[in-house]
Amino acid sequence: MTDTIFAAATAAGRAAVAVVRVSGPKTAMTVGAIAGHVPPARSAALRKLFDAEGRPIDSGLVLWFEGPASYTGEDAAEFHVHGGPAVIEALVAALAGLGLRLAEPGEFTRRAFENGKLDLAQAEAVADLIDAETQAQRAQALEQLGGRLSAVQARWRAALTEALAMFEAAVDFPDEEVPADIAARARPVLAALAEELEAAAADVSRGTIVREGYRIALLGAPNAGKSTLLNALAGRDAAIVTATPGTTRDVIEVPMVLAGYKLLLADTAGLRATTDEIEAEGVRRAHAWAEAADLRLWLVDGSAVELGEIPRQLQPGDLCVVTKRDLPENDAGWKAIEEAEKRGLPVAPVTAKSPNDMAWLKELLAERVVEALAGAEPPAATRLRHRELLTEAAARLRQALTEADRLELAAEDVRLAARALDRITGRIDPEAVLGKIFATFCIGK
Ligand SMILES: Nc1nc2c(ncn2[C@@H]2O[C@H](COP(=O)(O)OP(=O)(O)OP(=O)(O)O)[C@@H](O)[C@H]2O)c(=O)[nH]1
Ligand SMILES: [Mg+2]
Repeated sequence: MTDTIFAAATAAGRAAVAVVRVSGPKTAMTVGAIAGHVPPARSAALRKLFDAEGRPIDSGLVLWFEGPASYTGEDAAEFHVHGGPAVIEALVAALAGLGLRLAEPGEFTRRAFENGKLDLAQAEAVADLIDAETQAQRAQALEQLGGRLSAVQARWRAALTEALAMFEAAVDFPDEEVPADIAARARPVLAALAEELEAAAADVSRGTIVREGYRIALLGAPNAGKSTLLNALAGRDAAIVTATPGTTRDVIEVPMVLAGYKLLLADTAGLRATTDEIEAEGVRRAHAWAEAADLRLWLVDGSAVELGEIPRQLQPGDLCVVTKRDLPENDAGWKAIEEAEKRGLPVAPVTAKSPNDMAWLKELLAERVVEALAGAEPPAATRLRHRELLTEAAARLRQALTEADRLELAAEDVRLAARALDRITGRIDPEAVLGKIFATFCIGK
């Protein structure tokens, strides 16, 4: 039999209200023991709450949900009490005293999943919604929770079932006229589906960048003004600034929110050949970050004589930022503009001292982020787990298409593609995989 579990659903600490939730077969007994008797389902009742010895704990709202009409699909209840640590401690002690067990992270949602209240993609969306710090993250998670990925998955799955039925009919009636004809009819369906799955897999990166942050690397020669710019954009002294070239050695990542999107801004070590072991490691890290970034800002001190090293990772769409606009312009500034034109990079002359320049640069960055992430529709699939499964399903379909003469093999490939798709939303994953997904939740959800 399932345990009855409890946990504070609200964060620890002092608050006006805290919510403690309970789920499982002993819920009605628990509500009766603590709140006197079970109130009507799904309506708030103000009650005095008592422990097993009859001592008052607090007074608060009690909500009773009779399964399956609850979040978890089981009998469940919520106690809305005053949000002080001592109140919660006393309530939790009373619940434990009744033989209930403290929930593990994500266990309420896990039960909702087991009871068919939501599928795996929706359960992941619950975690994303709780973790959402930006409006873009919130909107994306809400779409997925509402079943966007689940609906697309169902459509793909239905197309596969149809194709599979054709193959199976062809395999079952090998002597009839049908086989060759049927395989020919299934082929364009599978080809179109493979293409759609590949497109969705490619689009996953948009979703993961929204979730994890759009990565912008600040690159350039020592003293170009990278750390100064990072501080000005972030609005705080995150990185050390000095007149000594080679000041920054580590990558300094600063999260920011721009146009509703999460950004990760990285200040890096100035690029130059060096025999200093620490600085050389810093330069290596700068290159690695530049490689993986979604956007690179190449900074050049416009008042310098020498242009310095040009980051080799620059690509079309990146930005050339000519810094120290407040100082007299010199050779490096002109050379940078020439180089940028050659590479098709827009040039932004700024000084970190000017709030107007910083506001303008932020607007430029916001445009880039929106252009990269907004799209006409939010991405359906948003996690690497989804991408792996979509890629696998597409590869199986591609394989099936090469097996047109051997229908049994083709049918098996289509079946494997279907299984990969099922795992996006489904319950056919081994315990270990499910455990890993739900372990990322907080306790009480
Ligand atoms: N006048 C002026 N000075 C600036 C500006 N930006 C940076 N500086 C100065 O340039 C020097 C180097 O600035 P940093 O921000 O440390 O340069 P960096 O690119 O991070 O240098 P490394 O960490 O050594 O690679 C400091 O003395 C800054 O005060 C600017 O817009 N105007
Ligand atoms: Mg620096």
